Amino acid sequence: VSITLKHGAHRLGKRTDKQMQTWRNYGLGQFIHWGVYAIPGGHWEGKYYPGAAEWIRSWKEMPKEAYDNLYKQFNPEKFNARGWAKQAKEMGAKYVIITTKHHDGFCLWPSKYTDYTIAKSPYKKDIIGQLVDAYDAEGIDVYLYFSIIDWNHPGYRSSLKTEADRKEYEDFKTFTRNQLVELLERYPSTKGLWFDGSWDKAWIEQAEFADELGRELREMIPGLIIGSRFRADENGNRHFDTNGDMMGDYEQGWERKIPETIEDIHGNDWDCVMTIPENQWGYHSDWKGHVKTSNELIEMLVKSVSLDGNFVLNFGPDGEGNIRPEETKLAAEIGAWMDVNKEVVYGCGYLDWKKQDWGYYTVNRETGKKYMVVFNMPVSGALRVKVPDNTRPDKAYLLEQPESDITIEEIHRNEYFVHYKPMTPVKKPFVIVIETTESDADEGHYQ
Ligand code: H79
Repeated sequence: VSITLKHGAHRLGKRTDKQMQTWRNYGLGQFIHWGVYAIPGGHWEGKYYPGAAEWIRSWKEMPKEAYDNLYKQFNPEKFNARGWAKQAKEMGAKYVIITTKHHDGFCLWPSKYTDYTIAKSPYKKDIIGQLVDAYDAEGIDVYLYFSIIDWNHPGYRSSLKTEADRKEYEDFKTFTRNQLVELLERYPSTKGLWFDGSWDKAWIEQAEFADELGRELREMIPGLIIGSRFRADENGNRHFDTNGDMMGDYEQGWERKIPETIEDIHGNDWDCVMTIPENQWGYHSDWKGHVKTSNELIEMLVKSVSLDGNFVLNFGPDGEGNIRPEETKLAAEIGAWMDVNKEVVYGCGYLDWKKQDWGYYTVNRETGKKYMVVFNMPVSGALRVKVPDNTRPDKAYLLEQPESDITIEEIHRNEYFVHYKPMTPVKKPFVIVIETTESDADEGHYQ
């Protein structure tokens, strides 16, 4: 039974329009976290900050005043928007999400509603504008990240405890609305907004305001895409409303984690945003702990696509505007893999065949072409495939080598071995294309 909500989900099921189909078919995206936090890079006065670099202002070891004056030093002379966009293109990214303003409130565009912007830094020039132009020129769709948390605005509160708080927060709401309208007016090629920080108690209470604001923004750019991390319903439920229906165009709850099974995604569109180290978004000069390899990242990408999602890999450039060498190397390795295998990612999604231990299936949504992306090669050389009723796999070949002959052996009803013995040790995930014949008649030769 559903209850009537004024500010719950405004649509059940997936969006079917062209813009959303484009979003769904991206497969791979790039996230960019850049701001004045890139200057300290996770250190203050020689001390190492163990948290996420973009959070250093909240660290007791760093005076707020010191942080709030960093912008006076922000002069990233190495910044080359076209170089970043070219690298993203070579990696295979189809969209980019850029931090216009993180929780610290520093704006990478010259906002007319605050002085805490790039215009007041020694660098002066509009960074968002340069990035939008550069990525647009590479044919990579631009999405703007915007934090609802703003530690710099005098009216900002994380929760509203007094009447005075409420009054101040009204100013902050107006400011937030003005900045968002300003961004869409300045950068009309924007395809969507990626909101963050909307878990604040103060924001959760603004269901009506946020709903209205979302409507206004969507009117400015028809087809604008906004995920589920923007607004709460009137009962304070986030992502999913009181009836359990998702609010927004895709589920935005997969931060540094990936769903395990198709049941986890409840039939919704979704994206996974992922860091290269365990938890660093902005530039941290000293990555500690495990740093993901390109093989791990490619597996996350393929797993996301196999479960009908997009995978968005984060980059945190340094205070001078350089993309760090570790990120450049990973981007190149992912790009080299994508060069050969991109057709298993773009335009692909979930195939309703039982998941097997060797890797992931993906299927092209338009052509129905089916792929086995192999990450764990069985020592037997026999890759198990279980198919639905009335589906017979009758041909398999390597994507890289279409003339390769891979035999298929029927072992049970609806169950086959795809026999493949690689001649050289497998060092990269590889792809087998599998062709099937569907028939209505149940052949029934197994009792
Ligand atoms: O922008 C990235 C993160 O900075 C942001 N979302 C991604 C995309 C984010 N903000 N908050 N969180 C993620 C989760 C909150 C983590 C916290 Fe903490 C735990 C805040 C305080 C305790 C991490 C650890 C930051 C400070 C200590």
